[in-house]
Amino acid sequence: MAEVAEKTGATQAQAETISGGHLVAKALKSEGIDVIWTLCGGHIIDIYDGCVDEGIKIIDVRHEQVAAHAADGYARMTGKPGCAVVTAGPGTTDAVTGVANAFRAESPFLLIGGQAALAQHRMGGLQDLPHVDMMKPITKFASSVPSTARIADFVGMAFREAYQGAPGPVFLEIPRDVLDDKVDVASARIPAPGQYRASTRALGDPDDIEKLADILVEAERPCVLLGQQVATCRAYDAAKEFVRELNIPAYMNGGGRGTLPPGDPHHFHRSRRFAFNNADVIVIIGTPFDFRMGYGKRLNPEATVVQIDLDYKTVGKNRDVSLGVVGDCGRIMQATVAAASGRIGGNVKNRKSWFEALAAEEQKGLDKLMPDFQSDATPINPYRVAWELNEFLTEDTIYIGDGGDVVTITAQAVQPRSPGHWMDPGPLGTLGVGVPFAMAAKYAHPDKEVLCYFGDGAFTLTGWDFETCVRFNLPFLGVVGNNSSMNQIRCGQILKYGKERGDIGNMLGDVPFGKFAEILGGHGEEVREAKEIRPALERAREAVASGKPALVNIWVDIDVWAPGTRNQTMYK
Ligand SMILES: Cc1ncc(C[n+]2csc(CCOP(=O)(O)OP(=O)(O)O)c2C)c(N)n1
Ligand SMILES: [Mg+2]
Repeated sequence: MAEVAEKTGATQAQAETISGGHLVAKALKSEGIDVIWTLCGGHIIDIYDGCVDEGIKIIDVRHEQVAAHAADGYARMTGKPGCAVVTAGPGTTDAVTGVANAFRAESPFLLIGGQAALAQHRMGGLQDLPHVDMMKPITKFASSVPSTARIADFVGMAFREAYQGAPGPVFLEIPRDVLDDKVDVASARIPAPGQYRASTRALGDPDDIEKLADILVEAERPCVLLGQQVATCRAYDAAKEFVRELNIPAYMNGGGRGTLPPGDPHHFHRSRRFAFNNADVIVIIGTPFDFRMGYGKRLNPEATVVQIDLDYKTVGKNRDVSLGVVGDCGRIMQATVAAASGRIGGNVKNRKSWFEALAAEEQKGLDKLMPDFQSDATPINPYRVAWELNEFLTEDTIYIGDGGDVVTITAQAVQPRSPGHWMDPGPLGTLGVGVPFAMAAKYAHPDKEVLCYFGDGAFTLTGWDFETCVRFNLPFLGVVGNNSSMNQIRCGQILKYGKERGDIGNMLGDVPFGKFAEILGGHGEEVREAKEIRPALERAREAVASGKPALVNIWVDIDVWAPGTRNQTMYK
């Protein structure tokens, strides 16, 4: 408070009061948050003033959707909750997509929205809307804050709620007079770091851990899928120990990608369907039986299926399971290894032929894709781009995908080299996460390279915030697979309505995104030949290392699609 008194020249008596915006900032600091993602508005400016005093960085973006996605990305990258601050009315509605995306992806962040003054409640104030009602179905907790003295208390409450079960976004609306008012410091509850919420690392039922150990010790052909919650729970080391000690082939999806690097004897990728069809034990960790899993229908009906999840609502949803365990997957995997130790015998060690069968399937999958991966065709085959991107990754490259079919294609090729080095929107499939995720990743890990691969349609949804990356010195390497169309949708239209009517409502202009990057103060490249991809990526890497965000615009063939798109499996 001494600094506040000094700054404002206030008397000692006044120095004992604190405004709502400063209470917000103190509560964010208690949570360890060091940045807010925001777009300004008169309803929220006192929060900025508080952040200045608490040393919290303010990154102001050009669209509130970007602020919300960046807060989501920051949470995924740091393991701390993110925070976005937006103004009332359109500021809050603009952020809805970012909240919804984080809700489906189980990513914890706090959105703070402004609101017209309580004194004018329901009088038709500027930008007044029923924000809380709008946010309820897409958050774990949404509330208006009733008084200045309780602002920090509500922020703490919101963070507790964000971590209930599987984490997710939370929303607080603070009316303008509540935010701007000053109260006695003594009358406000300001939660202290580490003292207002408990660890959520629940272990599950110890009897179930024993059962899981029994199942895995006995299994002949087990496999495990390491999903997003391996990242959420920061369970990378526990997962490695689990698959190594219990000798289980591992597949990864979402943020679980990179837990084991390619080349690791337990890392498998292209043989997943074969494994799910032929395994006798399938362990699904931290990912729901949603469309990405064929709603659980694509698993060997004879297999023993074990599901581990932070959320009781996810376990057993859409298909029966042989054993369900609710809790933190890191703790559960550690406990299972401990429960199995001393009993690891014949079955665990004798899985050579199972591993060989999977390795043969991996090779078959790769052989089938290799001609496309190595295609020299012009226009460039998007499979070639996918291959080049994978070859280009280092152990320190955080990879982000944001687009339609060109990004779907990369799922066959791109394998992050390290844990926590992958981000995709998650099951909401939101286009436009790329620039905000890249921005947040670079902020969280300034020493790492951040590479984002975009579809041209996806890039333009939030692409203006490339400028924010220039302005805040957050250089990342963007690559656009440019087919001048919303091509994933175009494929389905052609299949359904024929070639003549297929190109309706999905064709875009030919935009040289490299030039766009240059206009905004970045580095740009235009690539039309396959052999030019690598040199352009190298030049972009150098530009990024010198502090300039870069965009490599690669013109790709509009008539090449991923098999999943051609079969429209995402809708099934
Ligand atoms: C915000 C949002 N709007 C629309 C869609 C539906 N959609 C899915 S893929 C796609 C096409 C995206 O085009 P682009 O990013 O250029 O990738 P391409 O399919 O052309 O490779 C669209 C519009 C979506 N997923 N998200
Ligand atoms: Mg496109």
